[in-house]
Amino acid sequence: MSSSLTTPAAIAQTVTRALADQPVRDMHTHLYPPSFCTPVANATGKTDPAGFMLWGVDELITYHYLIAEVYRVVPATQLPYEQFFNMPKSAQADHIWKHLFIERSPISEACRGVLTTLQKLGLDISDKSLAPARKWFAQQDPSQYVDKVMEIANVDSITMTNAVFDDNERNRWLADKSIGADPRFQAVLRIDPFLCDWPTAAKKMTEWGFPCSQTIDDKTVESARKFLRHWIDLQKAIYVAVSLPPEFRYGAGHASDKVFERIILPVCAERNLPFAMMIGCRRGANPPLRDAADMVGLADVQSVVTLCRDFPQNKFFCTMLARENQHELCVAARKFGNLVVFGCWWFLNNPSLIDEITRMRIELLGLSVIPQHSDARVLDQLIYKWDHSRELIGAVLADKYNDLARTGWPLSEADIKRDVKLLLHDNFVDFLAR
Ligand code: RAT
Ligand code: ZN
Repeated sequence: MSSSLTTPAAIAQTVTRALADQPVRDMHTHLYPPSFCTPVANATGKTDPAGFMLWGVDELITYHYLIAEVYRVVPATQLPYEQFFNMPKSAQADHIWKHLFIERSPISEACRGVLTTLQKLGLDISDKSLAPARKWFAQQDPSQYVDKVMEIANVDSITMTNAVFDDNERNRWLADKSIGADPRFQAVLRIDPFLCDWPTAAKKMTEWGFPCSQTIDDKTVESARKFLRHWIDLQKAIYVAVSLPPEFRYGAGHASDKVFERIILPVCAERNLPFAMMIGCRRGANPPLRDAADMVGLADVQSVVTLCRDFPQNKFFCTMLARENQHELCVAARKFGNLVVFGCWWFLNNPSLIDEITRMRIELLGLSVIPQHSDARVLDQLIYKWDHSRELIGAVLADKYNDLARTGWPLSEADIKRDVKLLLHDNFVDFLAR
């Protein structure tokens, strides 16, 4: 039997080591393997060259979180949004670097993330010049670079977000049947229009050979179910997901109730796939900002409670964007074993909020949560997102283990390793398999 850890220093050291050594299974990202970079013909027959795999210093600096931040200091009256987005990537990065890194200290979490990433890659930016980093990235082979980043971030599997209603993404899956075969990446079928815009979803599915009408009649149910099964199989999706606005309600008689009850949930149950809901994002508050345009709003936890209660055969992942929803969501998870709360999403992915939310979740739910996902859009971001989160999760765990040690409970290194494995890896994998 291994000896008990009793001192705060021994506990902190053991927790830090256990977290560093434990590979993460990252349950939600917007990352893609190199196979998604091949140019494919789009719906109009033109070749669409835009690859989906984003990586390197210019992509890191032009992350949409930083585009929002640079528009705080150089407003659109000085640099119109369209003009910015029409600039070459490197010029966009130069603009952000100048205003957010050189003319003021880069202390926001998104700025700091760029610097942690470059540092952990071993790149020297002490002269604040981007040229050496650009040169270094230009020499990397994309596929080998995926391995390198996964090794540094200690991530053993990357979960993608595969939006089937995005033509560019859909055409890639149709053009290359082996596009999803990279064993480092797993697919997730993302179907926002099913719940946010059924008329468009129905119209598109009809065009694609799955006839659906605007009303949810029996034929439409059959056809939409077929569509879901078809894409789950094609992508080998490990779960099905949506992002929903703050106004989303279940059980209030909206058309989306039927889509849930008759289409999505039966197919998920039949395939034993969890349904993930990310709730609280109001799209397009300032549309010209594109990916950076979205706002946060308070969501309705009761709708999630109703779903978990009325569909005990279904498994649900849920995360919410508003800080004010976090406590109620934790309490909801205490009531339902078929609900797993995950991640500190987007505007919550900041140290003070991760600390607060992780503490509360562990106090209310013990080790039965998935404390974080990266939401990385740029491959290299895995490095900083997981580095920063591991440190924050570690501080919370060390406090909790110290409280435990003070009760006289024997705590071993093996116990800590087991718990950390649950948090970073097995809670996700086991819920998928359950
Ligand atoms: O975090 C993000 O980058 C957002 O833009 C969204 O992609 C969000 O995470 C989502 O999955 O909808
Ligand atoms: Zn996301």
